[in-house]
Amino acid sequence: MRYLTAGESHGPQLTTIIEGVPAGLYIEQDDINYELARRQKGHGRGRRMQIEKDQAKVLSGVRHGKTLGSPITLVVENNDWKHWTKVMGAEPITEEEESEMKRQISRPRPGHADLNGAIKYGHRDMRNVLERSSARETTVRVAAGAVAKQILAHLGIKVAGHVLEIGGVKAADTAYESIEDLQKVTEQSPVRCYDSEAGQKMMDAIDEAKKNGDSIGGIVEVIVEGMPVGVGSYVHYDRKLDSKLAGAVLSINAFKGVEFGIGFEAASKNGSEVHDEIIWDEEKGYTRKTNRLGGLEGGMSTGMPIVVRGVMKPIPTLYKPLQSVDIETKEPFSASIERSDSCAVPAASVVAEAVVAWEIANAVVEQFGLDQIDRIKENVEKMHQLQREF
Ligand code: EPS
Repeated sequence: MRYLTAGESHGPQLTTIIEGVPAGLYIEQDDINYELARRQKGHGRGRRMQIEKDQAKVLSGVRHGKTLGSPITLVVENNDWKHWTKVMGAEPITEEEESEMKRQISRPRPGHADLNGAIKYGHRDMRNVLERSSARETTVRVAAGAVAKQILAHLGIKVAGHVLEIGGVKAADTAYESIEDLQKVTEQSPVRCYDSEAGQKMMDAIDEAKKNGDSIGGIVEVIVEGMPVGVGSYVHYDRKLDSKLAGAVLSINAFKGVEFGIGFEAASKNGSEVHDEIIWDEEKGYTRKTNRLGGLEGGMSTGMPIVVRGVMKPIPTLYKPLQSVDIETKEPFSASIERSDSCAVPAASVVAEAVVAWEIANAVVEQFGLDQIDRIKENVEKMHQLQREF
């Protein structure tokens, strides 16, 4: 499967075309809209989220609620577009009209794509960069992820994202009973955190950052349960499931690092404290006593839950000024920015869930794929059986 996204943050709409989704999969617009609404929530979001009410329109590839196997087109309209029709319109305008609007951006924000993107593409108006580099694009990645989640749900694979840390406040209690328990509790939390005490402290930290005109980042985690063994491969670098997942997580705006299981902690431990001992019983087949490697060995799923974490830096659009250089005058300046989120980590946990779901669904469809969802399901079930009987 593959998908492309298109659309600018303040343009008319965001679009994704998803190709390769197996036929016969039940998809409801409401399921996609549920995921879009989850992404819009979260303590620390700015005023833009009050303007938008993201809804996906399904424009192709689905008939009478079921996928046809043909490309699926999903569109999410930007409500804010009505304020930007002149600034963001596709039709040509004169230089006078452009300078009258006074919307050109010549002052790059440190930490954003503005300056490098402007130099690379030759844009003197950096709006041409920021409109596409904006995290608004993650809307349709979540829509594509919602389709992937439907595939996985059909195959008995569950995916849940949550927040582990914001602005240095760490969740202490992460001992959830089941993935459903994790989902239920985090869905009620304004910061999508299982530990409600830490969640309150995270909100306080967000409020404090906002008051100071600053922003804060954090760590999100995604868990995948119900994986068949051997998804991905050790035989070639570009077939390794962990490398695909790492790339997907790092492709989320503002993400700077990724780890699996105990992750970077492995550097200070002995091998005997890192590797998971193998056990077998009739009911579950081969499992591991622990899951320090986060469900992945040799670039393949082990059948244990996949545990992947990503770190998001604080959003670089700040009310608090940082020094930069005006590209027209080359003069230094320190200007404040009008509108931004002070923390988007809770929303990013929904995006992380979506991109992880996409990579897993893609790998599963590639490995067990026969163009029809029910035939894929049969093959996945055979693999579960094999891992018990092997
Ligand atoms: C973003 C800047 C803000 C955020 C936006 C991401 O938008 P605006 O420039 O319109 O105030 O609200 O996030 C979204 C619009 C969204 O849907 O998540 C940025 O520069 O990345």
